[in-house]
Amino acid sequence: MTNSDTDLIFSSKKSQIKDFAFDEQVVEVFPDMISRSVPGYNTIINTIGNLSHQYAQANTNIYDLGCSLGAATIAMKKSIVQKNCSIIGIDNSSAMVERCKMHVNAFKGVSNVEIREGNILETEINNASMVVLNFTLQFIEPEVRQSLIQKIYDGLQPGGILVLSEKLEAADDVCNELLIDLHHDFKRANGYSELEIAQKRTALENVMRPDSLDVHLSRLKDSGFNHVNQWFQCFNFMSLVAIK
Ligand code: GEK
Repeated sequence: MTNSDTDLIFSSKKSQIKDFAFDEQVVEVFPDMISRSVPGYNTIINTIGNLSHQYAQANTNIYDLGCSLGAATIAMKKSIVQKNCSIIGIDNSSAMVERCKMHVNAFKGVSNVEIREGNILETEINNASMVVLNFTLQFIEPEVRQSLIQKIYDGLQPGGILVLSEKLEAADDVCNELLIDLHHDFKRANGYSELEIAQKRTALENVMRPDSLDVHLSRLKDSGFNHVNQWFQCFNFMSLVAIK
């Protein structure tokens, strides 16, 4: 059964497949799209909420970089009990930001929440106790990923936490193919057709460039993070924590 919130963007054959963009059409179906495409998405969002309950420090900032419709921001807004925290959600898609503001306002919390339209590469990170990059880094140009992670490390308070969730490219080609196949099985089981899977894959080819786990770990280490652990993986999707 489908309704107007169901992701049907790639369901009919397209003569030309444009690069994927977070535009109004995507915003309309985004919650359905991400939950049917990213294994463990709800678990990761709930865990971000739990981590914020533990790691948010009073009188600090909490950043959700590439916040989309604010799922992680809302999970943190509902969970943070520490006094005088400001949650700042940033996304460079105006369609996402407009809708995100409405979503976030619908939930109660003790923290101040600000949703901004902007480029996370140009955003200052300061006095932070928690930073979330939930499936956003993979859309950032590879050459500037190190400086973004460095900026996050520098902006965190001691004891502050970064949650980094990403699609992975396994270092071993055979294993990489296996994980891709398992992910496609997951999408089929969630109702996506072969045509939808193939056309979405083409649309993402130039805009989403996953790294290997080793690349993520050395980037975090090189930025100064000494406490890093992957806490989640399902097929080629993972989440890790890095604590300053
Ligand atoms: C969630 N975190 O639901 N500056 C700001 N935003 C950006 C930039 C940039 N340079 N590049 C991409 N984005 C969310 C899901 S989605 C992941 C994140 C996905 C934004 C982009 O507009 C989009 O909203 C988001 O990063 C990536 O927990 O759809 O697979």
